Amino acid sequence: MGVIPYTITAADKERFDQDGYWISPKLLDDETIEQLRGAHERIWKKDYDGAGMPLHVFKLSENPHALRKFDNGWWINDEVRSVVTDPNLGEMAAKLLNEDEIRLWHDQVIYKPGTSGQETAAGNVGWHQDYGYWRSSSTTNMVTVWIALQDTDLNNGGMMTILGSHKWGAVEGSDTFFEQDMVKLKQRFATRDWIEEPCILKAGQASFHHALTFHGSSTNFTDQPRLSVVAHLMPGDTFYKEGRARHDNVRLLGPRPQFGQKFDNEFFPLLYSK
Ligand SMILES: O=C(O)CCC(=O)C(=O)O
Repeated sequence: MGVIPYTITAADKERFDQDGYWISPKLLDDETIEQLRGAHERIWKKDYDGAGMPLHVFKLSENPHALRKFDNGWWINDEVRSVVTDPNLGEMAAKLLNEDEIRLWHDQVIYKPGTSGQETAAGNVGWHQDYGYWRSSSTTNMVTVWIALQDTDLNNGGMMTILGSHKWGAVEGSDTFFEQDMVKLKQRFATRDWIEEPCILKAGQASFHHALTFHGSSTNFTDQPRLSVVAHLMPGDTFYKEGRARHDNVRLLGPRPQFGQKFDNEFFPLLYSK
C-alpha cells in the first residue's frame, strides 16, 4: 500500500509550469488500486474506520447518475489516508510547486456513476478553479493530485483541463464545481485562448493540476462508475488569509482563528519536508 516513488524531471516541471498540469507515471500498483476501490465501496456503505465522523458527504441529487463526493476521506478510511498523506506524493508536489514543505489541505473521494450511454449532465463537474474555493488560503501555489482507479478518458467522464489557464490569476466567480452547464460556463470563462486538454490516465496514474487551472468533466457514458481519490496539497507555511473567504478548513483552526494563523495543526498533516 502506498505511492510508488518518482523523481520529477526538469521536463515534467516545465510541462507543469507551462500548461498548469502534468500527468504522472503509474503511482499505484495493482494491489493498492484494488484496495482503494474496496475503500470506495466501504465509504459509500458508511463502513468507516475509527470512531470519527465524516465532515460531509455530497450527493448532488437523488438522480442515480449524480456525482458523489466525500471530503476528508482520510478521517474515516485507512487506505485513503495512507495514499493522500504519502511522503512520495508530497515530494512530487514540492518539486512541481518549488516548495520545501507540503501539507494536506484536504482530500476528496469521487464517484461518477456510469450512464450506459444515456445523455445527462447529472455527473458533470462544471469548469472551475480550485482556488475559487480556497481564497482563505494565503497562496495560490497549491496543487490537486487526481488519482485514477481505472483507465480514464472522456468516454468515462474523465477530467479536462484548460491549457495554461493557471496564468490567468484568480478569476472572479470561478467556484463553479457544482454548476453543470458546461456550455454556459465556457461562455463565461473563455475570454482568452480556451484549449481543452483531456486528462487520459491509466489506472494508478495521477494528474497534478495547479490550483488556478480551470478544469471540469462531463458524462461517464460507460456502464461502470468512474472512481478516483484526490489529494489537495499546499505549501507547509500556508496561512489563513485576511478577507474571511468561507472554507470549512478555517473551522479546523479552532473557535477563534486569527488571520495569519498557519494551517499546520493535525488536521493538515505534513507529507514532506526537504
Ligand atoms: O472528478 C472530477 O471530474 C473533477 C474533480 C475536481 O474538480 C478536482 O479534483 O479538483
